[in-house]
Amino acid sequence: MHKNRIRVGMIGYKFMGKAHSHAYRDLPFFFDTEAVPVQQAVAGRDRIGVEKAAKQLGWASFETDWRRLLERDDIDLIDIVTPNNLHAEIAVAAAEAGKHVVCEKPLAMTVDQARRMAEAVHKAGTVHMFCHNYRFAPAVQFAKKLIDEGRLGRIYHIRGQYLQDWIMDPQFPLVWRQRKEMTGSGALGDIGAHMLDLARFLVGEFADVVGMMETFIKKRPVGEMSGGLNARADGGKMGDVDVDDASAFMARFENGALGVFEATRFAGGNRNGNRFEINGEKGSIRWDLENMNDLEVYLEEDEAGLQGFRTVNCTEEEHPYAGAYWPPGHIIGYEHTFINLFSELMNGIAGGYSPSPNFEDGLRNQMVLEAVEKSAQSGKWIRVSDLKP
Ligand code: 4PW
Repeated sequence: MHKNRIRVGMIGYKFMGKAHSHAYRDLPFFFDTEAVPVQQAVAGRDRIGVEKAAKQLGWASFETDWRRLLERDDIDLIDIVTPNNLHAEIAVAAAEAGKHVVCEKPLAMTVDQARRMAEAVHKAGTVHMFCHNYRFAPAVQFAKKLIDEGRLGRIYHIRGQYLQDWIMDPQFPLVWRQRKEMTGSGALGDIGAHMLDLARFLVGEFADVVGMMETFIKKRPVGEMSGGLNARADGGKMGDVDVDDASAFMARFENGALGVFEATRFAGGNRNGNRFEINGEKGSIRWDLENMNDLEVYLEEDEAGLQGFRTVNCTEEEHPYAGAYWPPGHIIGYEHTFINLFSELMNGIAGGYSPSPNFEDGLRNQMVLEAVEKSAQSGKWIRVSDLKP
């Protein structure tokens, strides 16, 4: 059968650009989606860099001005993998040009930007999604299934942590991820955003939050990212860090559950520790990205003497997405979370709907992020709904 071909134009090509390119390429290996992505064009300002990336990452053509991608009628979907300060401008312009849009997280730098982005895609009637890829780990999806089936009963607690350590060295350069004008917030928006997205996905909507934010190293040598989470200094010049190195917050959910969350880039030894534990009246679950195929499950109904957390390796047909890959026990990794996400996006474009997480979720997430920031400034609890979607 002839498949719908979705011609992608991707803006940016570094860490996330590589993850997305890989996912577009591998998707048809594993998923029989209603539409298939075609790596039509990539855009970036640096001609030599973008040309090299186009070749290495498998794009058929390149542009040095992202606006060109919006003018091209051989592009159906715009994929935004730029620093956060460009998300809103590009997404709004892409929607106005009638393109479908997928955007890296956090959706925006402010609630106002996120609202404008959501309004633009609604007005255009195009499909939209944004990239909280960790939702798409089979073990996380299985956790959601257990919760939705009521296997944990009423949810009492979620404990979320996203712990990294890549900027602990005070000489680590000041890069866009630490400059407010380009990123919005620091650890909170970059990694805390994933944590709160998982919380919204698994537990429900946030009602109130109280938080704190801290910048431990206030000046760093100015520099730029050089691939992955590496960076190089531009010279001896020092610059001010004006975002958080670490943030922590507590929350009440609309369903009465309580949450405690921590996002930091100063947790030595934790390279990418994205973890949660959820406790309900009938059981508990635990997940840790660094062992992402495993879900630890505790069920109260287990017989006395045999109770305890069991480790479920989520690589069986019963585990969402896992059956698309290898036989049981043949584990998948970080990059597959993007493939799973794009499988939903392709089906969404073919079917004319916007799978979650979409720009609506992005707006909700942004409201929680902004509520935490407001709370850290005022020292008070903030009601998330007071931020007005
Ligand atoms: O998923 C994480 C991100 O959202 C990645 O591990 C790195 O930290 C890159 O950006 C954030």
